[in-house]
Amino acid sequence: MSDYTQEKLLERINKHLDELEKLPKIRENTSIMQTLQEHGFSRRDFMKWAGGMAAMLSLPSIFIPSIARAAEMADRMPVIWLHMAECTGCSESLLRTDTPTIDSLIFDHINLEYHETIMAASGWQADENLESAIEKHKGKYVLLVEGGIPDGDSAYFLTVGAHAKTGREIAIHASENASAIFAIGTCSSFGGIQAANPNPTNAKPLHKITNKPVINVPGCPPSEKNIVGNVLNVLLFKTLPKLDVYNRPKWAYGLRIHDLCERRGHFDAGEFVQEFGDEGAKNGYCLYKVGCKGPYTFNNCSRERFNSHTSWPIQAGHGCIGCSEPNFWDTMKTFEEPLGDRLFQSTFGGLGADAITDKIGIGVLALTGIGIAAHAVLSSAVAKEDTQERADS
Ligand code: FSX
Ligand code: SF4
Ligand code: F3S
Repeated sequence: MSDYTQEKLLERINKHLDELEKLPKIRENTSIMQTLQEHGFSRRDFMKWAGGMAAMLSLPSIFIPSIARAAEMADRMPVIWLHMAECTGCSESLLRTDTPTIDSLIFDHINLEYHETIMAASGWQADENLESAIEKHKGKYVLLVEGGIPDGDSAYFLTVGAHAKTGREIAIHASENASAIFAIGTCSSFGGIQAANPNPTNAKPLHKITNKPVINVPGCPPSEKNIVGNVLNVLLFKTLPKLDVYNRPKWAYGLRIHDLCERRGHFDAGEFVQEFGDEGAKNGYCLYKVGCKGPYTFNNCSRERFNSHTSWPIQAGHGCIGCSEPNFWDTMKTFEEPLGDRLFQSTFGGLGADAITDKIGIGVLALTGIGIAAHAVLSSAVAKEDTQERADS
């Protein structure tokens, strides 16, 4: 980014934040800094967090003060969060932490007008709250939707609230006047487990239900970083981020899990876990042969991890199951076996190939898949020979 572009961008962000500052705060007597301090975080921790966010959003460090300012003003941005057919894991990913993280506290700080898991209202009152939030913040609220949405004759498999409206009706209605729409989680982005074969409820992703633009934030569940990062992105830029072919923000889903995996050195050296619990597993070897789908999965888990950077699936000892890819329940199975040459048979839709923006053709990625499988076989053979030679000498 040239200095000129940086300055122009900063100017635009600050102008937008100045406008936001004029809007009323939802809670007069508190601030994000106060909340953070009550939970033991210092200003320094907060600025460190803002620095991490800048790096995650690929912004240079001069943007850090604006990121902190945007987070401080998150309580001016109305947010409506809807639940469709799902397990609530996406919300839990953000909210269910033993010790609140800065991300979860910032999420608490936003002007969350409606969220079925954490709001006090129920029944008629809840329906009314949703309606009045949509009406009051027309054109200004950010809509986050979690879950797949039963469609057509099956729409009645999901009804919500005292008026028993279908999830489909509610999602369409709430999308009409939203300023930005995010599909949170793989279910809302691509259909997820509900839409897995044979999809008995005819569940669809949000973008097939509404005709408004939808930004997909997949993962089953997505990390708290990717959820908060997207909210922050709207606060900062007020425009859509750069997206890949599946409408996923490129700052989060631009690289494969395999590209930055901590076990990658073992993959390249042909050192594989052959079965769970073996010596290779104890040594932290690559999990490809026990089914890791990291080479076919676009997400930032290997860089950002979960729970304030504590851990992530591969660090915990299980391969990636490809949970942020379309149709992964069908295309990435069997989870504990490598895909190998099955890539050529029926899984093109599930590869997550960013054919246009990354200039990688799906065919090339499929070949990469074969290359990966072949590498796993050949490099282990070489590693075995090496070991044999060492043993013989
Ligand atoms: Fe669950 Fe969200 Fe998976 Fe789906 O997550 S964690 S089934 S993506 O919609 O609640
Ligand atoms: Fe990591 Fe999986 Fe790639 Fe192995 S195959 S290096 S465990 S992402
Ligand atoms: Fe999902 Fe793989 Fe990350 S399973 S959580 S995309 S490591």
